[in-house]
Amino acid sequence: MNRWHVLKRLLPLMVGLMLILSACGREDLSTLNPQGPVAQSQYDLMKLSIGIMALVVIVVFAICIYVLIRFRRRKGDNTIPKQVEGNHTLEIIWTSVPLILLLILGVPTIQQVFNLSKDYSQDPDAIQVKVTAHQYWWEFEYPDYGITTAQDLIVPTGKKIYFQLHTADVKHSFWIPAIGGKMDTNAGITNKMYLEFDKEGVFRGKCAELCGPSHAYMDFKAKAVSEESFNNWIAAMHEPAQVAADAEIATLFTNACLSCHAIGESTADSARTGPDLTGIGGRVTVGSILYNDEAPVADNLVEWITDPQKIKAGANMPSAGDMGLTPEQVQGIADYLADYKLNY
Ligand code: HEC
Ligand SMILES: [Cu+2]
Repeated sequence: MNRWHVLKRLLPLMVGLMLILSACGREDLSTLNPQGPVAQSQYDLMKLSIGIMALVVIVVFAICIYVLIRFRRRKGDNTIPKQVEGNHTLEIIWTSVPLILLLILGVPTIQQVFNLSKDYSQDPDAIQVKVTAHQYWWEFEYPDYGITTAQDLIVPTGKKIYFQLHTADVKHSFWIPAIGGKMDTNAGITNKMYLEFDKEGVFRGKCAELCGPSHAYMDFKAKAVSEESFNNWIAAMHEPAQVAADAEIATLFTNACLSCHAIGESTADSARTGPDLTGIGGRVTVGSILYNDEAPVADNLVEWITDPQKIKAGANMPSAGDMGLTPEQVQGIADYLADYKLNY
C-alpha cells in the first residue's frame, strides 16, 4: 500500500476525531453556540456571511462545471465559437449581483459594528468593570462599588456590562466565547466593549493572545447571577475580611501572603501584585485551572500553594519551599482559605 492509500483511509477517521474533539471541554467555549445577545448577533453575522459565500461558491461552480461540459471542444469541430465580448446584459448582471450581495452583507455588518461599540460608560443602569490582565490571571475592579476581585467575574443578568480593558504587562486578549468578544488589552490604551448575560450560569473566559508559557491556562470564569445575588455579593465583598481562627496561621498568612494578595478591603498597592483572595474558597477554580468540583478546594489550594510553577509555568508566585513554609503550614493556610466563602 502506498502512502496516499494509508492517508486516504485515515482521512475519515481524522475528520471524525476532529468533530468529536472539537466538542470537548467543560463550559461551552464555542462561538457557534451563543449564550448571550452579543454573541448571538455576532453569530448571526457569521451565518449571513457564510451563507452568502456558500451561495456564490455553489452558483459559480455550478455554472463553471456546466459550461465546461456543455461547451467543450468536440472531436473534429474546428470552428471558433461565437464571440460575446462586450455583452451588455452579462456585464450588468455580473456587476449588479455582487453589488447587491455586498449591500446585503454590508448593511447589517456596519449596523452591528456601531451597535457593539456603543459607549455605556455613563449609563447609570450599566455595570462598569475595569479589567486588568496580568501574566497569567485576570483582575476585575468595580469602580462604582469600590471592590476588586480576580478570576471569577461576577455579573448580574439582564444588564449591560461595560468593560474597560487594560494590561499590567504584555498584550492579552479578553474573550468569553459563548458571550461575545474578543478584545485585546494593550499597554497605554483603554479598549472598551460591552457584553450582556441573559441567563444565569458560569461561562468560561480565555486569554486569546499568546502572552507567555502559561498563556493556555490564563482562564477566567464569568459567573452570571440574578440581580439580588449580585447585590448580596457586593455586600459580602464589603464585609470585614475573615481571618484564620488559628492565630498562628493568621500571622503566617499575613506575613507570607498579604504582601502580594489582598483580602477584604485592603488598599495597599503591593497587595495587588497577586489576585484578590476575598472569598477564594467559593471560586469555581484555584489558579483558574484547578476545578473545585473535581477535587476539594482545600486539596487544590494545597497543590497550588505548594508549587504554583508546576501548575502554571512562569506564574509570578513563589513556591511554599521558597516562602519557607512546611507542609503542615501550607495545609493550615489552605484549610483556612477553603472555608473563606462569600454568601450570595
Ligand atoms: C510574590 C507575590 C506572591 C506571594 C508572596 C504569594 N502569592 Fe499567591 N499569587 C501570586 C500571583 C501573581 C498569583 C497569580 C498567578 C497566576 O495565576 O498566574 C497568585 C495566585 C494565588 C492563588 C490563586 C488565586 C485564584 O484566584 O485562583 C492563591 C490561592 C494564592 N496565590 C495563595 C497564596 C498564599 C496562600 C500565599 C502565601 C502562602 C501566597 N499566595 C503568596 C503572587 C503571590
Ligand atoms: Cu494572556
